Amino acid sequence: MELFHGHKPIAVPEGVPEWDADPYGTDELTDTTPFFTELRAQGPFAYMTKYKMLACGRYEETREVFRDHERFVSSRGVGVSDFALEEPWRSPSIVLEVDPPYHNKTRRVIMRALSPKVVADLREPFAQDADALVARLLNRDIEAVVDLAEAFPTSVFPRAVGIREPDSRKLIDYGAMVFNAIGPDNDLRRRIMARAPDIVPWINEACLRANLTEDGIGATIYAASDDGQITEDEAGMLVRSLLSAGVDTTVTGIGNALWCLATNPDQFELLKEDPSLALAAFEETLRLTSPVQAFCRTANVDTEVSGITIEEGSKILCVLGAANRDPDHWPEAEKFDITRKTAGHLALGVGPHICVGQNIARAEGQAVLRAIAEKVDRIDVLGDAVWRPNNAIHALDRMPLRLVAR
Ligand code: OVM
Repeated sequence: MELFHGHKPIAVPEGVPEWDADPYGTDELTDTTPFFTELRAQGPFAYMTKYKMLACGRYEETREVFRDHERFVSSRGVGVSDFALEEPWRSPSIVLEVDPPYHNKTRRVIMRALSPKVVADLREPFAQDADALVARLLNRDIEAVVDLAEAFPTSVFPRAVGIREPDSRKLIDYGAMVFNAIGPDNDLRRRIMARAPDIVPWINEACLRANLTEDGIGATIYAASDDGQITEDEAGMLVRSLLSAGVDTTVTGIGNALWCLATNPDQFELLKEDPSLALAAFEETLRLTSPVQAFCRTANVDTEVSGITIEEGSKILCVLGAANRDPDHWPEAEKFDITRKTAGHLALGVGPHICVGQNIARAEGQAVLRAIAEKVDRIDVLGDAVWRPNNAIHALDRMPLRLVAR
């Protein structure tokens, strides 16, 4: 079969409109609102003519595709490329890019390493780091992406994992690679892939048991290989998953939360009045800004969703960002409201692959937002916030701010 962008070029299903928008175009990736609105208006699915694949952005269908791992598999890759037909750029993740039942085994190991007790014990160090960082940034002109959004996770997360010699830049760049890699072979992907020789060997080394401390999350994962739950090679692969999924995502969540608070001063006032709303503010940030904007699934059988026929081999771009702002599901969907009911948002996914790091991610976001709520009186925006195009992540590139002390 002749591949198209690394997958089977499917025919237009009956009743599905053809749409020539580019979900990986710079405008679509940075100024998301028009793209999301038009995507939902196409119907349950749109046929993306530029990629000969489907896309969905309504809440109901996006959720249905994500929940059904039997019809819509992850083992063929969660990007544009079909791993059944094209060699992936790295050995597939043994948790993200696999299906049950194998997925359940590897996921369980990570779940235990990130247990409620493990996360509870991280709260105090996270709070101390967040307090110290925010205190240091008060009353000066800062570049919030670098100085805060990147600074916090890259200081606390590698330590929690137990990386002996962390390199913040390499960790952030690897995240950018992993997430751009699930897009098509465009400029974004090519530019970051050109730096793979600089980044990938460092990451692979960092995952080795000898390069991890004996008391971190990484060591817990290796301990699961000592009692035979997984092999030592699998343990290394699961540590790689932590480094792939644990840095850019939380950096983005924290950066986006700052942007939401800076541009919604009424909501920041609410948070200041009641800093215990920090977690709710972080959750609403996830809903409104969907740091992981889209993942694909692949139809593994001929099937049907909402009366639309979907042929085997169809790639479906599930635009979580659009589903999280679907006005048919969310009242005042475009409003940042830290008191709203956010349950059911899809920013962390849904179904068997739902984010396994969600509790540690929330603990990080909560620590930072609580520190800000307690120490900051006003967030002054000093210049335009600029979004950074990435094939899967909706993150800021720059955000000049001043955190004025309380
Ligand atoms: C992994 C992985 C990579 C990127 C994202 C992710 C959101 C997981 O390597 O397992 O989950």
